Amino acid sequence: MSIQDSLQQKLGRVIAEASNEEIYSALLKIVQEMAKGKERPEKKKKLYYISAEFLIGKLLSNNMINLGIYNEVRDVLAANGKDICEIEEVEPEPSLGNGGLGRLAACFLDSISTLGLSGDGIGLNYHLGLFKQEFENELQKETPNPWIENESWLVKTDVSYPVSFKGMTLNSRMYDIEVTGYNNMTNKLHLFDVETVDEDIVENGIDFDKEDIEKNLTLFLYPDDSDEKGRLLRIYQQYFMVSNGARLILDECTAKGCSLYDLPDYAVIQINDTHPTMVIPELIRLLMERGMEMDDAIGVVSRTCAYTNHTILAEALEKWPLGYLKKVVPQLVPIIEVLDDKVRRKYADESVAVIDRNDTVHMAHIDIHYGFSVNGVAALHTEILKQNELNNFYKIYPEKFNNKTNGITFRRWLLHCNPLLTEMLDFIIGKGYRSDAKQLERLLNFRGDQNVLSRLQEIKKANKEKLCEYLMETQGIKLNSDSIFDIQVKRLHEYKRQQMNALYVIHKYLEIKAGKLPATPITVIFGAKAAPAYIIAKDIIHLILCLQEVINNDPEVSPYLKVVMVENYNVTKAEKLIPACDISEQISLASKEASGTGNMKFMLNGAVTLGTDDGANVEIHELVGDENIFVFGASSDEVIEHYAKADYISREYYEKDADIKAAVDFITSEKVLAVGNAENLTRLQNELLKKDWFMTLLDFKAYAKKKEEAFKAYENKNEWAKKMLVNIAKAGYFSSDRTIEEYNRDIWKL
Ligand code: B1N
Repeated sequence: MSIQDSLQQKLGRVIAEASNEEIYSALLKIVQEMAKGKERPEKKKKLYYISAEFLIGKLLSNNMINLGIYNEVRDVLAANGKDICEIEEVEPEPSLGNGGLGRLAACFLDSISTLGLSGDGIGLNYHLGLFKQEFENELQKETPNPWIENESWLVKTDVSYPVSFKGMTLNSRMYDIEVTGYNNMTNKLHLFDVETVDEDIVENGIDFDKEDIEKNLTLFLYPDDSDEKGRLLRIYQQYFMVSNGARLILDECTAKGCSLYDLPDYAVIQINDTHPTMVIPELIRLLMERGMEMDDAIGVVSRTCAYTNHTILAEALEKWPLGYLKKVVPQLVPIIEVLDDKVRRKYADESVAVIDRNDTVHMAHIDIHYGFSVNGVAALHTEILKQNELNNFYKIYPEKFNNKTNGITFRRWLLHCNPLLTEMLDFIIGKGYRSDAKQLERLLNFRGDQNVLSRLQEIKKANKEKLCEYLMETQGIKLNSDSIFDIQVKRLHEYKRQQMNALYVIHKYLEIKAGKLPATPITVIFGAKAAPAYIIAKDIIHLILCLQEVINNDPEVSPYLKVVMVENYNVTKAEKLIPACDISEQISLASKEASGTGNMKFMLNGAVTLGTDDGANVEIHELVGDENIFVFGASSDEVIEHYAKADYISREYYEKDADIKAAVDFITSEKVLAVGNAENLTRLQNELLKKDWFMTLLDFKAYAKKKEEAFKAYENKNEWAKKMLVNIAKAGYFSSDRTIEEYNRDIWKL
């Protein structure tokens, strides 16, 4: 049946008369039926990617692209007076992740299916995704972010397990989302839930009773863990996820004839950061329950589990007081004690213990001792793990350590979000790059082709215009599509240094005020959510919103400089912002950003990176060469040395440099205080002057200088278009297809 006919059949009337909502739900059903027909036959060995986050984003258009029906649907709709973009707007975004780590898991699922590998995701069915961000009085306000509707991508299964906590047993329910590969078969994302969750306990923004586990277990993605109740809830969530996952894995494997002693031949479990680490002791417990000796169980599990590390920030490396585990999952405590004991008998080094002298359990240490692989997410990150953070482990197990540089799915981050660029690429280099990303390099042959260079500029301009319209509609902000779009979108964190970009904005404002005008107007765009309990991050948002107010309303300055903080930055907004970007801000303090994946998305869409030699920026730099990237700032070695010597004093930089002083002083100037709060602004200023843990002032001058260079380079339109072209052409390496092929080759061996 044609798309037109099946749509009409589902709608029960002609398309032109149906509402966008009706069309959305008809398409959802059509896609689900098509996906179901593509389920893979069971293979002996299967990957289980277990993760507390899968930031999948909207699914309709991506599924249609992967099923090969997107263009037909778009055209049928258009012929009936309907705009596919408006249908897309109807779908709520499942924001089941915080940022890069969750989005990576979603890109990986796409690539696993696209490559035809047998691999499912295991996670939690949060009813409310990452909070919705609203701006009120130049401050972030958090509200609930529901995404599950009567008709959704979730398919209820008959899989259910009783999961026991201290003094309580909860019955789970598994829901599945089909993951459709590009021109290939489907795998599943299994999301576990409890039926007793009650959304009505949420009040007053995103507050709720953290102790009512039956009602709150899967209510929120990562509830605020700034207090003990929140941290205990997080342990409840983690154990619920892994206990369900472990049982599903054992059931599926035994159904295929696995004896459990040969589990590693049937299953490989990729542990996405330490959030699912309890799967290790839980599997050991379940195997023992099924009659296996403990030592055998430990051996089997250790050959089945592999661990990915995503950060070296100390505060993000999970450590749980043993007392917390005793309160929530006492059944795991004796097992974890044995795991610790075995390590202590073998290694005298206290720093590799599982349970330290303060009775704190180091989750990553369990993964490293009792998994067969440890990987970092970019070359520099893995080197830092080996040589610094995890050096004591590297000395014990050099063979376990390996690097897997992150990647992104080109289906979402090129074909879907940038149809104009996709069309041009299809036309000049053929469609092969869609599943063999390396073919993007063919574009290099067109470096001297004036038509291609002009077309790239036209596409960028068209994407900027579209973004302008969208920001006008959604936030009432008027932007100039002929200005330079300089964009920094990512979670708000001091190490990512949005505050450095804000200081630059101040610096530029002061220059313009003094009569030094930029050759081309500049639009600085931010998008970022701050964790609800992260005070300084919220102060940084406050500063940016105040600058937006001051600068955009200053008629002397706003023709040359505008600032926009996009509200509620999420995957959907990323898809609109990234194709419109000229300068991609990747300015983390060197050594702190494990990889970054936004950097790859921008590059693929023809933005030029302004960044530090950090995370995957290092690899971008190597690929595109010095001519096609703007790199500045202290190196990771220098930064690590500053920390080791504790010799960085921010005030010295403030005192010896007039530009730095003027920018920092401006934070609490009359102009800013007229629109903002003294408390927030003073606190932020003091943080920069008295602490500045992420060395903003250290790199500020180098940053400002490099940024001027980038703006100057932009003036030569043709040379800039060449930089765009090289960035696109070299982005093939960052396809998550490449990343997944490496995981499979080195770790999963499916
Ligand atoms: O993981 C991404 C990387 O590209 C980023 O550089 C890295 O910052 C990010 C605790 C995290 N690391 N750690 C987290 C997320 C949630 C949480 O509760 C830590 N996210 C990253 C993909 O590798």
